Amino acid sequence: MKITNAYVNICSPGRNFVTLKIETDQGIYGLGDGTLNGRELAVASYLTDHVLPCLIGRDPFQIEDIWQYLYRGAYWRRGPVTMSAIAAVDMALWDIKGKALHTPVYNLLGGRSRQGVMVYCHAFGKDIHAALEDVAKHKEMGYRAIRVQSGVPGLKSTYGVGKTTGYYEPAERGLPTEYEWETESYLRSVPGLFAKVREVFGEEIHLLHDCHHRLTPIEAARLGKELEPFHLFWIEDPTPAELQEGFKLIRQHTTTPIAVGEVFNSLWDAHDLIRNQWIDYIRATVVHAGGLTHLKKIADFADLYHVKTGCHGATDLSPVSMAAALHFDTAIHNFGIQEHMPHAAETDAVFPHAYFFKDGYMYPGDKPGLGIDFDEKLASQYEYQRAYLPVNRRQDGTLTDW
Ligand code: EZ4
Ligand code: CO
Repeated sequence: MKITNAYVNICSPGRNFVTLKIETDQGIYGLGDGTLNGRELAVASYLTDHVLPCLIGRDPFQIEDIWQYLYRGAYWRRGPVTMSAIAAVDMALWDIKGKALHTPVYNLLGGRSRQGVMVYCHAFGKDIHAALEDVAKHKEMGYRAIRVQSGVPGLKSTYGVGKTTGYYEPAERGLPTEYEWETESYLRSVPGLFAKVREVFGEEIHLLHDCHHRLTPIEAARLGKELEPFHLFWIEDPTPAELQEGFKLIRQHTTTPIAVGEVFNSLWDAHDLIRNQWIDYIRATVVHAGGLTHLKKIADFADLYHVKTGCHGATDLSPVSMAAALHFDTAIHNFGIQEHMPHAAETDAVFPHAYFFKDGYMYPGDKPGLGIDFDEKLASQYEYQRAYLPVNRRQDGTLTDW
C-alpha cells in the first residue's frame, strides 16, 4: 500500500479543529487530529509545508519508521507544534492500518484490557451552591467520577467556571481576554467546596480538581494536605512542571494523588516525575504527545513506576483524538481514567463516530480503525475563526499562569 495524497482541513464547528486526511492507492484513508488550541494555523502549516510532501509514496504500514523519520529527521525536536503534527500523521496511519486489517485499533495495541473506559466529567458553579447543583446533574447523567471547580470569592472569573451554566469552552473568539487571580483566596475556598461535596454526595463518587498550574509547590502541598480528608481521586496540574523536581516537594507533604501532563509533548517532559514516583497519573494526550506510537511508550514507562494514565480529553481535542484515546485506554494495562468533556452538537455532526458513553464509561466501538469519520462538506460551512485561551493577571497586574 502507498500513500497517494494528504491534506489538512481547518474548520470551526463550535470551536477550531485541525484535521489531517491521508489517502492511499487502495482507497483506504486515515484521519488524524492536529489541533493545538490557539496555535492551530502553526500546526497546519507545519504539516502542509513541511511534513505532507515527505509522506507521498511511503508505505502507511511503516508507522514506527515514519514516526522516527518525522521526529529525528527534522533535527529540531519536540515542542507542541512539532509533536501535534507528528501525532496527526501517526493517528491517521493507525486508522489506515486498522481499516486495512479490518480490526479496531485497540486490537493493534494489544487487545482489550477492559470492557469500558471510566471517564470523568466537569462540574462547576459560580459558588459552592451552584457547583453542588452541577455535581448532582452530572451524577444523574451516570458519571462515576466528577471534576469540581467553583468560583472564588473576590475573583470575577477563574479557570473551569463558565460564564453560564452548562457548556464551558475556555478558548474565546478574538484576541486573548484577561482573567484575574489571587492564590490566597483560592486556597481558602477549595477545601470548603470539597467538604460540602462529600457531605452531600458521600464517599462513593470519585472527585477530582484541576489547579491549572497556578500554585507554587509549597502552596500545592498545603492544598493537598487540606484536601486529604475528602479523598480526592487527584489534584491536577498543581504547579507548572518545567521544573520536574518541584513535585518532590509536594509529594513529601501530602497523600492526595497527583496528576500532571496535559501540556507535555514527550516522555522527556515526565521522565523525572515518573522515575521518582512524584506523580500518580500522567495526563499526556495522543494529540499533543506524538500520537499513539509515543503515548504507548510513555504509558509503558509509567507502568514500571506504578503511574497510571489519565489522558487529557477537553473539547480542544477533536473527536478524532477522543476516538484514538478510547482505543488506547481500552488496550493498555495501566489505564487510570479518561477526561470527557462532551463536544458541541455541531462538532459531533462534523465528526460522526462509533464511540459512545454509557453509565459512566466510554467505549471506542468495534468499527475497523479508529471508528471515526469526517464530513468535509459540512465542515466547509464552519470557517476557522481566530480564538485564544485567556491570559491571567494577579490583582496587582502581574501576569501569571492561566
Ligand atoms: O484548559 O484544554 O483538564 N482540562 C483542562 C483544559 C485546558 C484546555 C486548554 O486548551 O485543563 O480545559
Ligand atoms: Co487540566
